Amino acid sequence: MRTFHAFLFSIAALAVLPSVAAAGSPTCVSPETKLSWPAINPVWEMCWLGPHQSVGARGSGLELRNVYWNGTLVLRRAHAPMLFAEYKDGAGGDCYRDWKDERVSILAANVVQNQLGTPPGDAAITSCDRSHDPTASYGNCPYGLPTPSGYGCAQGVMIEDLGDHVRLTTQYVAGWYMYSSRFEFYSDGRIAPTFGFGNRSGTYNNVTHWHHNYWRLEFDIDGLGNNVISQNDVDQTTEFDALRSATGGPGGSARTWEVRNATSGNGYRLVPGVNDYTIPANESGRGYHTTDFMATRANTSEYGDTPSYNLSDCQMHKANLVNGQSIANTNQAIYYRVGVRDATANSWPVGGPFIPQDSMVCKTGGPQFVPFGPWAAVDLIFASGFDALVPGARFMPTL
Ligand SMILES: [Cu+2]
Repeated sequence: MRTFHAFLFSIAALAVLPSVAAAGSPTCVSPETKLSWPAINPVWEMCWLGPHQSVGARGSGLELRNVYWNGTLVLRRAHAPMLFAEYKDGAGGDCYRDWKDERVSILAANVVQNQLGTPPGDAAITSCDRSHDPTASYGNCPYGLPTPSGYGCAQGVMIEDLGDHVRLTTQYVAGWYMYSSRFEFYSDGRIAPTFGFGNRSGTYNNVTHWHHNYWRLEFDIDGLGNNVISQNDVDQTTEFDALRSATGGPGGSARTWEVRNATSGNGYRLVPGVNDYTIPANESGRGYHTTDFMATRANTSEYGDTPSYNLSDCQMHKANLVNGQSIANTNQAIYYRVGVRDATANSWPVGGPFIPQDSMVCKTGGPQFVPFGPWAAVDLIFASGFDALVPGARFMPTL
């Protein structure tokens, strides 16, 4: 749940904002579109592209480039270039690598459609937002809902000014599924991507299956190409991958990963979201998705594990990305996976007792990126999942 937002903001608002010397701003080249939020004296600026304009093999969903916080470069690129669905049984135990470049309409307020707007309420409603029933499918926008005045079904990127943060939402379709990708940028520097694994038609609703989304983020903090990646604050010099916790699921020691500029000390910490722990890597046992995090060197034009693929290439080829290159004092790309399980009755777990069907309830996941170092107003750390914020604490979510 993200109900902690209001609480976090109230704490953050008390802190003294940092003074920032840099005054950078992205130059966006068509088809990129520039976002400045707020429009006057922007805190966040970036170039955004819709799924159909993104760079990955068969797209990479919502794509953000040259992201600046208070005039300082944070990210060269953020997107989601690898997306999968795998089935427990059914037609030969199918599995698929889904595409991420086919936009599909969102129910959105007119004022936020492909532009920054102040919404009249919930202003970008995805299939995932709608789907809370274990068996019902709501189809395409407006998902069986009445369309409110001032709303419509629109493709692209919806951009909501929500006071203490700006939220970008897009939705794309791949066969039976409608996936939603969101990024939220907070005044205090936090970045929260959320992925929603929604559906379009209800097909294969009767087969237990898993979905996996991998974000890819190229941090270039301060724009100096001198980043260092650490795991639980221990610096790493070679490409590596890891699970979110010792077991990969609930319990065990939680992990965070950090990217910082080695000179300035400005950095971001990836803190897994509470939902992220629900489904450990490789819960299906098929061996296709075995890791949660990868730190890789940012190689030119390498936007995923494979430059091209077909629909049945349903394994994430980790060895193509994590293969011994140095990641010391350079630019890296990090990957972060979240997965969900859509279960049918009398099917999971193997051997029972079976959990009730939940296959059409949309499930979400996503981490938070929390700034630390001189540029952060306070050391924004979550002491217990997302339930509390403890300024000054060093970190560690408890599971
Ligand atoms: Cu599903």
